[in-house]
Amino acid sequence: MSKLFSKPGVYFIMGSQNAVERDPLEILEAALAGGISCFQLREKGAGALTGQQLLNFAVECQRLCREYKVPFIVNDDVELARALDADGIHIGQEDMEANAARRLVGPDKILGVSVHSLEEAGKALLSGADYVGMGPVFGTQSKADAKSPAGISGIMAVKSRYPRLPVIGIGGITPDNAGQVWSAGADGVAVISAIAQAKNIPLQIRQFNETIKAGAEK
Ligand code: TZP
Ligand code: ICP
Ligand code: MG
Repeated sequence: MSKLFSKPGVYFIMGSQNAVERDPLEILEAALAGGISCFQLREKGAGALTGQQLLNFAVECQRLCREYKVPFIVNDDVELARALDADGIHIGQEDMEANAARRLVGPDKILGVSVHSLEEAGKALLSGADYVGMGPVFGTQSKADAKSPAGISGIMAVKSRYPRLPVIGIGGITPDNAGQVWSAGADGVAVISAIAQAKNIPLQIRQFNETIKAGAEK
């Protein structure tokens, strides 16, 4: 398991489409300065960048992540991840098979897989996933085709069956409910809007980190 991914903590996800009234690179830099432990570039939906524009934006995101020594993960796009030599890739159930992604990126890269059930988590683990993203835990506005909220029970089930598989909760997570997710056994919380839309991003991340620590000792 990658050293880079030993302390998932607050895992920030963003694409340029998640930036409202601010430059996405300004948002990312504030999040990095505020103490996120991982970043995923998820360029998706209406107005998503493509081609050379996507590549340029991704390079800038990666440069910032390197400056702050935070892993840079690419969502879905294995070719982009390989072209940039990104630290890892995150794929969903509708994307390529996890074991195919593992073969393409090699053994040293971080591989994350979105799962919605204990069965999918077991399959992801067998396919070489370093962690699973489980959600939506709560209601979310950030994913057009999100399934209905599953609460924290799925995280508890996965952690009790596979205690060493890192599980990241995702979907509608805020500083107010992150403690519940952590107490359920999650190793981290993945967040889009509560960070991208925060007025004071470093303060918001401090609040996430405080509620996570208050939630449970690990
Ligand atoms: N997968 C499940 S929920 C979600 C994704 C990508 C979106 C999470 O965004 P937010 O704004 O933190 O609810
Ligand atoms: N989990 C994570 C960590 N990232 C995602 N894009 C997702 C679930 C859908
Ligand atoms: Mg996907």
